[in-house]
Amino acid sequence: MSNPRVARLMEDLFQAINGLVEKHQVTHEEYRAAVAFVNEAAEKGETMLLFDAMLESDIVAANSVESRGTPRQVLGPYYLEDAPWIEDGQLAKPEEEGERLLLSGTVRDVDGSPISGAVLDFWQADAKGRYGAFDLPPRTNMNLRGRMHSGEDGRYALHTVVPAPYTIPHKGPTGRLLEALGRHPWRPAHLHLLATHDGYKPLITQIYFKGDQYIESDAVRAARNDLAFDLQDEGDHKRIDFEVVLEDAV
Ligand code: MBD
Ligand code: FE
Repeated sequence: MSNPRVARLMEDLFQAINGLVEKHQVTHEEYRAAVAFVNEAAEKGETMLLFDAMLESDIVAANSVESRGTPRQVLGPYYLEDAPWIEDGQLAKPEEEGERLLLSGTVRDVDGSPISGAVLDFWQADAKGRYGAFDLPPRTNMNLRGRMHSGEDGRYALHTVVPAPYTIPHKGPTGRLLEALGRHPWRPAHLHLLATHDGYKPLITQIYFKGDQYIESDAVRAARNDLAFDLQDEGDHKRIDFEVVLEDAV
């Protein structure tokens, strides 16, 4: 079955590649190296990492030009469906290492009305920069991943730990490419959030921390200052107020 959308996009993609090949007189050797590179990325399980690191932030930017909601961010390669539902907003187990963080706020529509019953799906690295299932085996490790609902008044409160900056795996092909581009493999510390509710556009975003040294040089070019928050000192824990604004579905 022919697919006009695919045909039109691929035509333009080939045209762009042809332009690049001519402009830079790409050699046959370089061509074969590129194919071998993609093949190696696939063999080492880095396809998602490679594409998300190189391209996803441009896709997100192109799709959020007129957004009135919370700024959108890349999903990244570490989201897992079916994270556990968490009780009382407790994302971090009592024995989880790291500084305690209370992330709370209200889910609202673009006119400011609270939205109750929104699903808030959080995932993050731990205080050593490790993601459950990817850096911490086994594949079913759901550490620091969890879902909750916003309350009657749209409010939510997440009890977790402050994540550390994250080095994306840099010993494989993605790391080699970053190095060739003169880019380091670090992402600023961040929490991921996917917020959904019937009648609203799904929101994929991330929360960063003010003063993080990697905000301006994020390896995946996603971090933005308007999503970087002060870790307010509350004695035995830190606190961030984070409003979640969902746009109406079209
Ligand atoms: C990450 O943790 C991440 O969030 C993204 C977007 C890419 C690589 C690693
Ligand atoms: Fe991440």
